[in-house]
Amino acid sequence: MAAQAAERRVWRNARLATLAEGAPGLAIVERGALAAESGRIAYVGPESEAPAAMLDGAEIVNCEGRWITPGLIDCHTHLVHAGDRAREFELRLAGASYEEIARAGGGILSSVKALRAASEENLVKESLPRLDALIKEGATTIEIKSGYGLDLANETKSLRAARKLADERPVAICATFLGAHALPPEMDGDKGRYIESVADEMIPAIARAGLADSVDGFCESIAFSPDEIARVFAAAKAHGLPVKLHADQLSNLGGAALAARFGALSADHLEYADEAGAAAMAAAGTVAVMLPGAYYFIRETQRPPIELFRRRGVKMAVATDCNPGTSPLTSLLLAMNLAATLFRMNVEECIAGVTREAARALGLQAETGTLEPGKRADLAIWDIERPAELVYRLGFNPLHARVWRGQ
Ligand code: DI6
Ligand code: FE
Repeated sequence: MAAQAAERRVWRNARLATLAEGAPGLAIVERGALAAESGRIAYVGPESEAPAAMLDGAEIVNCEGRWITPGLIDCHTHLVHAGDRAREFELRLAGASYEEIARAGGGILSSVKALRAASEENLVKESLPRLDALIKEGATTIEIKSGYGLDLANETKSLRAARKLADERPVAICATFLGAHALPPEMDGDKGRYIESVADEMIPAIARAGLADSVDGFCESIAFSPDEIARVFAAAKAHGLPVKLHADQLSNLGGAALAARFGALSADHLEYADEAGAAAMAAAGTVAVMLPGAYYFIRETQRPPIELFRRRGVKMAVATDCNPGTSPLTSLLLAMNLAATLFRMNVEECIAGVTREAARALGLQAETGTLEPGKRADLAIWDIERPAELVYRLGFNPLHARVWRGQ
């Protein structure tokens, strides 16, 4: 029966970068085959060793020697937002200061204003082109944060829009509540009162509605202090939600160690992280998420301590940080190139960073991020001769096909 045949698919004559957990490098299989059944990987390995029964009645795809990697994962985005900040970009190029930009209606609060004015339906519509750009490069799982609503109604609107994107496209979406992103204007500078509403009102309501998979915060002098973030994290934990943190991006407030203390899935940015922070992250298994798009766009000069993370055995992911203010980036391929050229991450680290380690940063390592039996059959098939090409080129997309849950 045709329907049954479609249930099982085999990709043969492929070169596989499996990224298998615990294996060295990209865990490559030359002359490989991969079988999917009911959306999960049933076999992955040398074609010559594939069980004959696997081919029986399956739909066979000849990959003609192309490379297959796990579907890409963007583990840090703010891609649900309204409007853009191109005008602010122009002003900055003309030499405007932060204050002048804020006075001209720019900055993060202009994105808050735009999001509050947008309907949920329009938010979805505006966000789809950004989502499609990621999908076109083989992304199969994408994390999306709120954080431009900054009150319960608008934060839930953002999270619902993020969830709805998964109905519009064949992609898995992880939604993250980032209420502690910025202080909304109506709070008149009262951070304590706002943090109280994030912890005592928003987190319980959002957890009850099942609208978020995790809780994030922005720990920085221009945002929230470690004590304020700790309050938010305690509430998240009390409601069974894992946490992650924008940490040590512009200065060192001990964000990496704070995240680790709460067993965070990830600490992100980390340009100013230090030895103590890296040690705490290693002990807690907190992933370091590298965001070279923001580093590049704001012309940061302090590089995150990659060598320190390597030495301490901290796992590193790479993501776009897609947001209108500091990283208007919708390409994981370019994010990898930036991580390599600006941060000196190697090819294997970059590719693992947008697959296996990105899955770990989302707590999804049992489900996706590698080509291993039992995991979701989320694949990217590439027209390349060697994996380094995925990192090496700028602005070229060699994706041949994307497979989501075996389809
Ligand atoms: N870190 C950043 O760089 C952005 N948010 C964050 O937590 C800035 C977001 C924006 O300017 O819209
Ligand atoms: Fe961010």
